[in-house]
Amino acid sequence: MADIFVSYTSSDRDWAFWIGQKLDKLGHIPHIHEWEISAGGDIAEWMNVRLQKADHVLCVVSAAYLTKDYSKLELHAAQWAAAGTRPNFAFPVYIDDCEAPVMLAHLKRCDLLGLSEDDAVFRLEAYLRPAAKPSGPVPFPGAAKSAQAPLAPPVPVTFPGGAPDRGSGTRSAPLALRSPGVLSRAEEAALAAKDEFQEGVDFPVMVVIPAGTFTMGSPKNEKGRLADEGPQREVRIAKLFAVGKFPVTVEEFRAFVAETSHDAGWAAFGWNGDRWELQEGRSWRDPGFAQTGSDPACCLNWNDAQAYAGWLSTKTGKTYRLLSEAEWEYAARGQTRPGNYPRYFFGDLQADACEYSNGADQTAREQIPGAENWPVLPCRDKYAYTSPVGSFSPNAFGLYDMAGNVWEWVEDCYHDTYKGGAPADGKAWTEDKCDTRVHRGGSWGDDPRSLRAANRGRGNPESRVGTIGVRLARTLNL
Ligand SMILES: [Ca+2]
Repeated sequence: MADIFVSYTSSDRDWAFWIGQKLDKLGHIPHIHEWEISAGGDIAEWMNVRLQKADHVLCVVSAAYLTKDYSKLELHAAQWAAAGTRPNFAFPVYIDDCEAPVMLAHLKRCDLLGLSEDDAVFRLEAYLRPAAKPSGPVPFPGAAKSAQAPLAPPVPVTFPGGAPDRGSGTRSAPLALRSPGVLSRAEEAALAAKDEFQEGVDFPVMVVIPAGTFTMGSPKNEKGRLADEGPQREVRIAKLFAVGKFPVTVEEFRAFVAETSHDAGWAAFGWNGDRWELQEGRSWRDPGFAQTGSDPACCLNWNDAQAYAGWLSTKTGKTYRLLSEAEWEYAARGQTRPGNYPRYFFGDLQADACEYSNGADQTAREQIPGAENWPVLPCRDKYAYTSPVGSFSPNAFGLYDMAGNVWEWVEDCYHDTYKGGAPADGKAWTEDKCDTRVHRGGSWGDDPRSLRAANRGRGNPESRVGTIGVRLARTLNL
């Protein structure tokens, strides 16, 4: 049983009441403001109290809902209430075919559009099942029950979806995202480029990347180019594979640490207002700036990234791993044919960067102590430090944050040129022993040239830095 705050707009009241009634029948406690406070009551106070106490927020999402300012307020409040402490807090339930808003895009979704009432109940129940499992201590069942039992809805509520159109043969639209669960062999074999899947409630959402051939590295005349970005060569990615839609988030990493007690260290490099220095007490839990649970986990070293991938592989029986450096650049560019590409995945203009990435920008210069002299973008992305994943526009493959936010570790050892052995088939270039590993993509704290798709970062695999995190790949068996 869970306390579930239901967020909705008044024009979707029928849906909210119907969902509330089903939640009640499923043994949950729905909190619907029209059931609990009378006209003229203090809705802000009610919302504040309920959000603080709720186990989950269920958002009844529709095109109308997304136009309401107070919906955004409730979403923000939910996000802050959940920040870092309540994973799997929000459940978006879509009642029309509106696009997922940025704040909900990274969450698994439940679509009720076009379903019969029985199917809608079934889907809602399956979707909420994890919520039925208490995450905290379980109180003694003999304790007196709270007197605040929910009011029943004032009248019997009929299913607002109406009778499904059985004649059309298109009863329900395909889900954009399957319910979390390990893919069966048949489901995996049926995957196509751009499909998304998630193999566990707290696991990363993965996007299927098409096969193709691309030109890796930068041309010698690229503005901002560094010497280690060549020589350019063609790399063939022969098979579909899957890549994290976002970098691994704080919530996702927290689930891993909670289960494994993995030691991700207690010292990391941070900006002290004058220079980057190793700081005691810094880790993914506290990188030295505020983060929500949806921000990318940072201060992870290469070994932490490997441990997390290994854990996901064990949990699912599938192969989760770091991307190779070639796979990373292919995924970032979003190009499937060789050619001359723009320097950023979104084009050549630095001024466009703030629509697609969280880099060192005007916000950073204004808000980060000592950043007045940083080289920054000529635009404002509104984030000084990390941003919740998916806050910016995606690339052509449907991947978010492929430039900026945090650097992402890849598998490869660092070589200062692609001459002399860089694989042309997308495999990682490694040796038995290497002291320096590659990370890609630039970050909130980096020179704008670091956001270029060909740019390469490198570091000691033991180092933890407030600008470095990870994104994973999953090998597909097709
Ligand atoms: Ca920024």
